[in-house]
Amino acid sequence: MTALVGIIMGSTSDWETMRFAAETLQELGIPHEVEVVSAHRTPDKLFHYAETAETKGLEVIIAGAGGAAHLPGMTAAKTAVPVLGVPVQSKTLNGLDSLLSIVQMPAGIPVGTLAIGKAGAINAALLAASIVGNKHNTYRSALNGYRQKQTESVLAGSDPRGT
Ligand code: RP5
Repeated sequence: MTALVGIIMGSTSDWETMRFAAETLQELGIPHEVEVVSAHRTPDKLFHYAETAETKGLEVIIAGAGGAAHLPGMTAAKTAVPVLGVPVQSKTLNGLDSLLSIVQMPAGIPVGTLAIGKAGAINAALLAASIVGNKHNTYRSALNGYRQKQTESVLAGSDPRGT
């Protein structure tokens, strides 16, 4: 099935975080692809990826990067497909560097920026599901089901002391 969501990341070292986005999309049954594309180490590949994203059918791109995290912003600069940025938690500055690099875009080229780390990766996938759900009812229903299950599991375990 043609991928609707592209997950890209600056390095294989980002996979430990970005796998949560892939796993969440998997759970929702949303076709996606995963690839390492570095803004700094493989800039030509990044340009090609962004320039061909729309014609190959991608409706959302999730881009994760750490440190000088230019991948989401540069991707957004080269395509009108919505880009969701996930700041990867860096070792030196704990991801604050990644967050600021991704979130502080100049007016004109937006990147939807999520939280640092695992929560951001999961939420990027859920937001991507919301976006593709505007066009594909199946994925809207899958997302509603996911949320319903989450609500039920929180209600079932609402005594913090456990049972
Ligand atoms: C960024 O530099 C990547 O997104 C990664 O988070 C960070 C470190 O990359 P590696 O040195 O682990 O390859 O480009």
